[in-house]
Amino acid sequence: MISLAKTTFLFLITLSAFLVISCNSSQEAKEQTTENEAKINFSTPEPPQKEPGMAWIPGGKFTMGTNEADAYPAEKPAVEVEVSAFWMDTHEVTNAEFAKFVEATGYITVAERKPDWEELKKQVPPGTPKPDDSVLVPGSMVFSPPPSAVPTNDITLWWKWVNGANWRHPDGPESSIEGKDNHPVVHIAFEDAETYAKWVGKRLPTEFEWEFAARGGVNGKRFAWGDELHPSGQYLANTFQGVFPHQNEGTDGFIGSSPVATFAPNSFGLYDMIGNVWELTNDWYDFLKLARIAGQAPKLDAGMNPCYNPDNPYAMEHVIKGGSFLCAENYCVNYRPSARQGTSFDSGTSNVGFRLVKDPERGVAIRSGQ
Ligand SMILES: [Ca+2]
Ligand SMILES: [Ca+2]
Repeated sequence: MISLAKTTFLFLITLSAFLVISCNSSQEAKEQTTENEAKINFSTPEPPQKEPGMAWIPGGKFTMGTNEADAYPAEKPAVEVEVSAFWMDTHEVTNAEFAKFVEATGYITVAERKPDWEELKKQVPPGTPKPDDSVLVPGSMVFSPPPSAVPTNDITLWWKWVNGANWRHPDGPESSIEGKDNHPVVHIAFEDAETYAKWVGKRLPTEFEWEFAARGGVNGKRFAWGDELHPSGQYLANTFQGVFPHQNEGTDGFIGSSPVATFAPNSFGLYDMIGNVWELTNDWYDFLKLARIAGQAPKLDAGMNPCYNPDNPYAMEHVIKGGSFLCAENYCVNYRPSARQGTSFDSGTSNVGFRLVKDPERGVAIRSGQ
């Protein structure tokens, strides 16, 4: 699928490029149990010294990805992966937390800076003309739902490049985060998340770590909490009810982001691993990553570009996980631990945020198998 990228939208404005995406699914949620369903054997007990605001993720071998017939190709096949133990933020980084960082450092996010043509042109086909300077202004991508039903194969019908949109003004220059201190910060590019992480002494998770944590200690479940999207009619994550993109019914209580930790945590004590906002990981997005691990795709040699997305071949993307408040049953269906997408490294959107992890003190973490 074509992911959201600054270049995509800036060039749409000037070049009238036409995009079709394949992230369109009307598959019915399958009520099935997948492979290797079993409790995961954890590798490392929790240290006595706690980390405030973080949960202990005990590490171990687990089944990453899925073999479910209706899953997207990038989630397949299911493979066994091992992660070491780590600490993880119990919730997505909030506006209040990010504001403290900006206040202390004066940091200016990527969305607040004028786009640099010298960098942008590396992510578009060679020979692409420079957009007009009137287009190259600070901004970001904002979900802008159409008033009525539209075909779901063209993301430009609901994603708009908005000048002046950034973390302080998530829906555009007239909007604000007033009253949203406890909502996840959005319009965060990879550089923003990484700089914040260094400031707080943490790091972004790998996608393996993120999925291990989201699964909550059990292999082979379709959702983070089991095999049903709404067990006993309960809403366990902030997703999209209704018909995407125009009919957002908000039956779960929210049509946009929700305050972090509104919905129940998983068994590790982590909130909103599914839904609310997508979460950045440290890994480059390789469409074939799981297939490569399984030996079903060419291996990447040393020095080869680790980023491969056939639908966005010039962009360098990072993996995002967990889906967002825009994931609906008729579109995307990415509110599952195995779901993975790429997002351009120099772009944020109104539904992507992040949370961080931290390695245990030396001598406490023991890699499984050692
Ligand atoms: Ca919702
Ligand atoms: Ca999330």
